[in-house]
Amino acid sequence: MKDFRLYAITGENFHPGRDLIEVMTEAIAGGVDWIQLRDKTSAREELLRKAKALRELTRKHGVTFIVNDHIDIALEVDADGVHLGQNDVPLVEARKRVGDKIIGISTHAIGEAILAEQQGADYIGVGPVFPTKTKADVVDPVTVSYVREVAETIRIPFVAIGGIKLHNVDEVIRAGATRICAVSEIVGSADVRGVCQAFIRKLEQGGAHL
Ligand code: TZP
Ligand code: MG
Repeated sequence: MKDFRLYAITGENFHPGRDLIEVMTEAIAGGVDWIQLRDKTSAREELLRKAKALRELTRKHGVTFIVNDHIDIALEVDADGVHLGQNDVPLVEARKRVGDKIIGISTHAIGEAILAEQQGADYIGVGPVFPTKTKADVVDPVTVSYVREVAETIRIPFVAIGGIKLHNVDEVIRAGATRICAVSEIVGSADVRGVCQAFIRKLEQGGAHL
């Protein structure tokens, strides 16, 4: 698994009229090193079309490609991995299906993080750190204190997510995060590349080097 600092998740509601691949091309130019396809509304055929296009783009640029929820689509397009929530397929089941592909799990409490590590997750999501409207079924913010707790407890890579913006990312980095994930702040920006470059600068200032 290639390590990362900046992980962008798709969110097409945030860029009406702009093409997904165009936006993600800009994100890659700005320094994004992982991309996740997260799409809760498209039918399977449409999802597969987007997954294929993103696989092609990410492969061309050496960027890791993860599919949210859909193990079958991840396998069909040969994505690098899948991202699961606490209520999706159990990790042990997912592992049987994806073999050595990357498996990431969202966590909201230290017990979930420890379990994910014990069960062989490759990375965990830690969030939502701040309030966010991007995720419909979102739990209460875990706050930066959970980021700090994970940084002190968990050995596998973790990525902070949820309401992370350029104006609050320093606080997350100070809590121990070296990997950041964002949806709206990246794909909703008029300057996707510039936002990504600014995130990378802040991560580097915080000591996150690959
Ligand atoms: N998981 C936890 S918070 C979140 C997801 C997918 C949404 C993050 O979106 P944003 O726009 O960066 O707050
Ligand atoms: Mg899910």
